[in-house]
Amino acid sequence: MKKILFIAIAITTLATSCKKDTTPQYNTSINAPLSIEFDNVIGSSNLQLGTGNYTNAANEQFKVTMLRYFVSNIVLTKTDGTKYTVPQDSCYFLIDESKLQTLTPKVNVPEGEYSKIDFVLGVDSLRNTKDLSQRTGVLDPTGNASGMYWSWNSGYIFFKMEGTSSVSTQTNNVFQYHIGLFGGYATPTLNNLKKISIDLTTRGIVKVRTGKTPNVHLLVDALKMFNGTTNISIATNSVVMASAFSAKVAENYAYMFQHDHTEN
Ligand SMILES: [Cu+2]
Repeated sequence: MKKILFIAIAITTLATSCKKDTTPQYNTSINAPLSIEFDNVIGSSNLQLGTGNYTNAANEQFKVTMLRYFVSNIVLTKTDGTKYTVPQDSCYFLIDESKLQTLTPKVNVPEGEYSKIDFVLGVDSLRNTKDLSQRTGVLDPTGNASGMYWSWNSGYIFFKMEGTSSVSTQTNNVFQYHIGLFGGYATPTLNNLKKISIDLTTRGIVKVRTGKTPNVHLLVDALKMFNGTTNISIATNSVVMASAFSAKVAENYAYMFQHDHTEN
């Protein structure tokens, strides 16, 4: 009897000491950093500016020399359903494949577990029409945003992809997709702003707590700009800017973003 009791105690002690406490403690009144990685790819290949050779659904071969897009207005949803909106003033990012430091923007959010990230691909209409003093940093049209801004009525270029293809109708075989338009101010325009929603439940929720910088790793497949509801042909549309057709390009690229994994 004594032996059995001893074994029972031993097993209980063992079971208790093996139970690891993996649930972090969160202090929701403290903000901690979180990064979102925009890992730009072309289909299953890494995007290599200037050198990689790729093929679109129209069976056209091409190279990419530039890929830039604005990400803004990030909203995170906790596993309990509550939402946190990142303060708008600090929530404009210009992702530029040629600048490594722009590919993993950081935001500060209350500690906790988040299962969804929403953001705007582009620059919202309100900010587009704000005074220049409120469009600084990556939004400065004569600074960081140079080449990413048209005019007061047409606003920011949300997405810019350029490259070369032998089927292009342009000088030096270039193609240019400069997509923007927020709806217009003085004169109405198209609205190509896209709301992107990323569900993290399948591939890993993000656990934000002080002392760590968890990273949400997204794969951004720029090939989706060509291949989608409308297959974009470089031969037919070597240059797309502020035309009606830009809506087709924007409809396609809204599907670029996919959650791959989270590093907690
Ligand atoms: Cu990763």
